[in-house]
Amino acid sequence: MATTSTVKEASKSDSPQARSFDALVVGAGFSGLYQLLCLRDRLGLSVQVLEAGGGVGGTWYWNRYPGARCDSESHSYCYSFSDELTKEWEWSERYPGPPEILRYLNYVADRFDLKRNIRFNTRVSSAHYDEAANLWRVNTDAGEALTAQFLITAVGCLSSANIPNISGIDTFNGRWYHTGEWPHEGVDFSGKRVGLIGTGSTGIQAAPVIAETAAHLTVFQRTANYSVPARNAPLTPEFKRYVKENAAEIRQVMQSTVNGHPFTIADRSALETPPEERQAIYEAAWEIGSLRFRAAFRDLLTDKAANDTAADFIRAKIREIVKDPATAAKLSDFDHPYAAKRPPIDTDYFETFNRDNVKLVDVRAAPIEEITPQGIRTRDAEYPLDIIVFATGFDGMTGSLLRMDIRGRDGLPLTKAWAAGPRNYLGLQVAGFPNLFTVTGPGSPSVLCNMPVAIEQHVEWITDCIAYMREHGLTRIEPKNEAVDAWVAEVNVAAEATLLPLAKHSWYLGANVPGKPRVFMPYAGGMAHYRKICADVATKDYEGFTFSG
Ligand code: NA7
Repeated sequence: MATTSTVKEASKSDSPQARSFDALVVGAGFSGLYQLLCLRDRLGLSVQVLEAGGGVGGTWYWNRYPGARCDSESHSYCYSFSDELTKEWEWSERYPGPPEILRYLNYVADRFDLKRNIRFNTRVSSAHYDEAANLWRVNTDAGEALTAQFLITAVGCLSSANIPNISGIDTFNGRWYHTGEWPHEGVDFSGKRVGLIGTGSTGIQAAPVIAETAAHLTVFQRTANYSVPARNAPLTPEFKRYVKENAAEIRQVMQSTVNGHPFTIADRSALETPPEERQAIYEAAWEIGSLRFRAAFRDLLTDKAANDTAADFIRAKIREIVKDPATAAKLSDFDHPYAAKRPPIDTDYFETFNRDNVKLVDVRAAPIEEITPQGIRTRDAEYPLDIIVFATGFDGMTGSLLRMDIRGRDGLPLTKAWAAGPRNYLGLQVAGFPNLFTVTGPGSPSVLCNMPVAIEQHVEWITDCIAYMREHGLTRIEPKNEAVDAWVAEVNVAAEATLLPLAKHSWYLGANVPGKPRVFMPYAGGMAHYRKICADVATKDYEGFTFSG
């Protein structure tokens, strides 16, 4: 942690009754917890966290659907700011599921005594900037009014469920659920005919687990998706020891790579590697599983011909695994390059289609027309169902921010400022919205990166920035318009240098939400490069920002 400020006692408005704070933080997931810790314990600010959920966890508090599991490896999906914490915590499996992640985040919250400054079951209904007072006035759905100099959104990138507007949903006689708002008590599929809409990371994780207990599962696929085996397994004692003994080195790798994962991308070209050797490399990567598959060659995300070699390999694997050739053909009828959408990793996804109780329905060929009282009707047929599961993703990156009624100077709504897509500087600050910081906002690497790595960098940068302001007697920070223009251009240039924009239906582009502007939202220039840009800006006295006070 680069913050130079000393640890101070929390100030008097630390008490739960206080209504006025130095900083309000929205969200108590990975971002909000760490932001609270940094501002309260390192800078001595009075901080209140407002959290809609009944506990800590953010996305993991809500996403408890069957098969839910993080696709970052557990030893990298955690904080790295505290050596003691790293020593104390031990993960049990290669990829953590929601219960273990929630245990971890509760452990962190308790260990650093964070919960006393978090108000749970509290949703922000509006946040308006009052220029004369230089304060954010925040209202909650419980009717509370709070103020703070700084407003920090830690709302995650995938928190607002995208439930498609399919006519007839209200007439359905069965039950329906969105995976991102899963009932905490679980859903019993036994003896039920289940329809699963969506084959993103979520649908691909959920299908095999639902199929195990449901009487029948129909998977409604609009876009065929690549997937590579996750190869989840309990961690061995040797690996646990390796993680403890090499924590600093692992952290260094994560901070120096493009995606913040604990492995580097191989420095070899798929196209320049002879076919037999390339095939052997892919086979080995398939056996290892995980997002490491994407790191097998350096040009997979920049050269379409190189990417085709990975696509062909995965297509062949699907045809090898799935016994029915027609189903295999539908599952591998890709319309985008491999990893141009977030690449899922799975446990027996393709194998699931060999079960007698599972059917794949291609809703690109025959779209869903309506939900009837009995089930789902596509152009070609009606599928009787007892339960519909929407694994239809999120209004990603901007959804939670735009649903919060944030208004900046002169009452400018964020929805208006971003009507043509998100515009900000470094993904951190929006012109016209002074003292508002967006942790892992659009325009930052966020979802293209192992999230805790992106989160720690943002939280520490924001903390350092506020410390700088305090040290220099500055009360207001805001980006310059020309810095915003330049950064928006930079985000576009970075995306265009990759194959990512070729996935036309991707939520990275906002294409999954009708009416949402098509703008490539995450910064694709790599986490390590982005970290350097942010550090340079800070070193140059926050170049591109204006201060007052
Ligand atoms: P995604 O990746 O957005 O996937 C949503 C899926 O739902 C995808 O297959 C969509 O098809 C499908 N979808 C969405 N709307 C419809 C309608 N109306 N009809 C049929 N199918 C539909 O969300 P996930 O929850 O799987 O994953 C989100 C992220 O969480 C993931 O990237 C990881 O970072 C973790 P489409 O492809 O749009 O044709």
